Amino acid sequence: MNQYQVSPAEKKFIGSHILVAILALAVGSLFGPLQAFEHAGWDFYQYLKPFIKSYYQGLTVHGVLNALVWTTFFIMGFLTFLVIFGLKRQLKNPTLNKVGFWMMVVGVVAAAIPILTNQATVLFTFYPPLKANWAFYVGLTLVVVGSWVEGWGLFMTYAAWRKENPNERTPFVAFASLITAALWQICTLGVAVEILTMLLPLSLGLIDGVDPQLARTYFWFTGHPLVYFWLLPAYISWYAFLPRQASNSKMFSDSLARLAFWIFLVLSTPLGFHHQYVDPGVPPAWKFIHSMLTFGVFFPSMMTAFTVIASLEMGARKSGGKGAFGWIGKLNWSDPSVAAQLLAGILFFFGGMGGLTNASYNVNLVLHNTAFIPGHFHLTVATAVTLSFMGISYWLVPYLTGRKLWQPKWATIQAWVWFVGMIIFSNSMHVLGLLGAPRRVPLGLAPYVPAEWNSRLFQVGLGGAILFVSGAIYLLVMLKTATNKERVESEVIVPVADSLQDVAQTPEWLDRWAPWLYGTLALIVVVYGPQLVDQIANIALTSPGFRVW
Ligand code: HAS
Ligand code: CU
Repeated sequence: MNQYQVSPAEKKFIGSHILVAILALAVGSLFGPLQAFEHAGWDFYQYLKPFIKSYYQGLTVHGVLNALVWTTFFIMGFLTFLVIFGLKRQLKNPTLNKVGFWMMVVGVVAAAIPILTNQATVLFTFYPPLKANWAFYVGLTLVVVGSWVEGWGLFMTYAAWRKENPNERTPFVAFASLITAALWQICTLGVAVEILTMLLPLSLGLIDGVDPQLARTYFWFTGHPLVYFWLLPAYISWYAFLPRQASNSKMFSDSLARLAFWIFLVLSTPLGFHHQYVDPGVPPAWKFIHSMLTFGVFFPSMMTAFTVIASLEMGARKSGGKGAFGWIGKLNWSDPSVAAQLLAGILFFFGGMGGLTNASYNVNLVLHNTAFIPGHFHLTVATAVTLSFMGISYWLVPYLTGRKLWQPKWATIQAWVWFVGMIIFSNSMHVLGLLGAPRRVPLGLAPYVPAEWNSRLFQVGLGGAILFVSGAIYLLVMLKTATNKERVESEVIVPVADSLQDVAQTPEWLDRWAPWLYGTLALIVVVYGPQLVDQIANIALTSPGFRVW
């Protein structure tokens, strides 16, 4: 099969993103198990005092590097690849993309310095009035603006392609990547305004106080769609790569897949108040509206589960799979990329159920700020997303470097170890939350731990240890692959699945941007506008910033 050849320079550029991502994961993942061990009463932080002053500093390193840096860099690299490969054309303005990338790198370094020197122990949500060193906020701003610039590079490439191909349907992988990049551009406005109008001036001493309520509203304007910015690249892979990898199958419905992405664009942003159900400054009516829209954004994920599983099943049955579930055994489980993504998808069912639970107002009042929430997001961002990205890297890194994947068997083991570790870790966190254990607290040191928490706290530590082993195997496989002397025999085939139906049959309205973009902006104005106006009109910059560490 003749595939479009991504140029060596572009491969290198994409690879630089993946390299930074994996370096961030390597450092950030050291601290996850440390927190889990702390919960189990094994306090390793005491030995790290010269480098890491507190549990909270470790938690900040973990959250920022894993949730923000690993994801954003991997995603920008992967989206860049998907746009180039999908549109079968070079970047329109590679310099622009490079500028964006380097802004992001400088931003990460700028934010890392205060974090590592204990000047920004504010966790990955950096809620004011906690006040970090200004370099932390400048760094975050550079990462966001750098990712915008890279996004502009991708849109310009699309515009050039569209001019050359006025009547063609946008190839799915590029189409879905562009929607993800557009979602990011829109939703990050919230955090940009929060940093530029409040946090940065506060940290520079230009203003004396902040309005924590308004700051949280800005933050969650970005914070919720952020989770779909993480998720959608994994979905692209589940829709467009996994069927071919797992059962030599096709994408069951190109139209349904495209519709799901449009719904994500429209519905991802206007529901941030589901993170603010307990905020006294948000009136109940708005919380209700945002909760209804949250139930709405559940649907494109259900559509995804349906389409992806139908695609997998179709192929598995063709190769002799039988029974309601028997076909699952026919999937290509020995391919590490497949195993990682299937296991990620299986755990995502439970992550999704937890999301629905969180979104239900009255239940949220019980769960909010408990260990249930980190239980939820370790199934979602730390498994559905992270384990899928690991799976993607098992073919993408050989593709980009021309070096063979080192010991595929170990890569498969890595995915299973993650799966097992995460079941133990996440299940115990969910149960702890139901028993009332708070999140963001070094429970190993807490004087109020009831006996019924103890076995679960031990399981948190055990799960953390197993995840640590899996993370270490992943890094070893990546390191050995990147330095592998054994080259791939010929160009690695990008395992992209065809669509079952002729893509030209996909309705044209699913390939038109304007109505969806206007709809997205209109819904945001209706559902956020009045509250933003009200909160800004009543702004009270009265909370002085402080350090609690
Ligand atoms: Fe969430 C809190 C609601 C999805 C991440 N979420 C968080 C936080 C994070 C996070 C990080 O309404 C904490 C933030 C903080 O620090 O405070 N979440 C939801 C809902 C969904 C959801 C309704 N969350 C995610 C995803 C995340 C993520 C995705 C990251 C990537 N979440 C909430 C709420 C809160 C919250 C409240 C606030 C809680 C509080 O009080 O603080 C939904 O989008 C979920 C839909 C998912 C599904 C599952 C579909 C299943 C699929 C699997 C297909 C299977 C395959 C495998 C392919 C409907 C698609 C097949 C395999 C075979 C072998 C056949
Ligand atoms: Cu959310």
